[in-house]
Amino acid sequence: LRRKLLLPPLTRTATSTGSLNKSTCIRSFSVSYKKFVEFALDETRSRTHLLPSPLQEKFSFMKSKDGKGRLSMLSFEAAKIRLLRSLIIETETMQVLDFTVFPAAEYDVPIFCANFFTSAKTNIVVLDLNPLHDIINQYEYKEKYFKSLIPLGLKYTEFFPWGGKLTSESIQFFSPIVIWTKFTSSPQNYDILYSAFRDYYKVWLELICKAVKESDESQIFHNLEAQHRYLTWRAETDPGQGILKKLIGDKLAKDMLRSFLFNGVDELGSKTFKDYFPHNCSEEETLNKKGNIFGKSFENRPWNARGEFLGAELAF
Ligand code: BLA
Repeated sequence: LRRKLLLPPLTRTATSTGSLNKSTCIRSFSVSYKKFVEFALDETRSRTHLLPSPLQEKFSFMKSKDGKGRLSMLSFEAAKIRLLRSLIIETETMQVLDFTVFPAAEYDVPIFCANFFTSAKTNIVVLDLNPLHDIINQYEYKEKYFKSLIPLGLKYTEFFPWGGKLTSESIQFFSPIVIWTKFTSSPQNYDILYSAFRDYYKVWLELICKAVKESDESQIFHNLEAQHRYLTWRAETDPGQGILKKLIGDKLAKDMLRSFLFNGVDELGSKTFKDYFPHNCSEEETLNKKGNIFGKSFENRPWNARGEFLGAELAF
């Protein structure tokens, strides 16, 4: 397995999941997502000039209400990048990485998305180049960005089986190479995840570096609206919001979601969640506790090895 992924042999000793680090009182897991973010920042800096985002001043570090958890935030922008931001949460019982990079509106490049939730026993992982435009019904957009990436997706789907049912609308925001998986905690699994993260980030950087600036105003508006729709989806349905509220309280959690994680949701457009996602909205006005109103579907990976969508037609 390691040879197939061209990973170096395991040399370091895995830290045990149960030990407590005295100085911080944070349980040491066999994974820390800091190196993932460091890799992405180094790699980005090797290709472009990163500027600190104005958000950095307000969002940098927070302790959880009980004083035992830490939330670390970073944010940058660059010529072709509207916002690159990361949130790492470390508590006694979990490690979370929420790392997303939003291209500037002049580019229709996918949104880089890494969402990893780790507890002692399990990991919930989404790693993807989230398509900005509909790839299920729009053949051209899919060809433009994903045709050449299908082999990369296949390389990892072998190791990371489909994570099971998800909020059915989420599938529109995922690409044919999405890694949506759940796995038990082990140093080997984290090594493969790190390898996948590096591969996916490198190909995303390649896409953004090669992307040509759009000058057509209507196309730029189309990109902007697609990004606003994406932000609206994520700010409203983020499965992490319950945890965030518990850690830092309702008010700060909402601010974190709308001003930091999904920055732009209140500025880039004026359409509401209901405008973008009218289906099934009639019965229930608000999201239920589990954060999904549309029910769950897609028990199995809905793309075949050629990257063709296998589900029923979706209205985008
Ligand atoms: C679960 N996170 C999930 C699930 C998905 C995602 C698909 C499965 C359950 C579901 O579909 O509701 C992630 N969904 C995404 C992403 C997109 C999407 C990335 O539509 C992009 C378009 N997750 C976080 C943070 C935390 C977190 C910050 O981003 C914690 C602070 C936790 N995610 C988390 C937890 C679950 C989860 C605890 C399981 C909870 C559940 O199934 O309801």
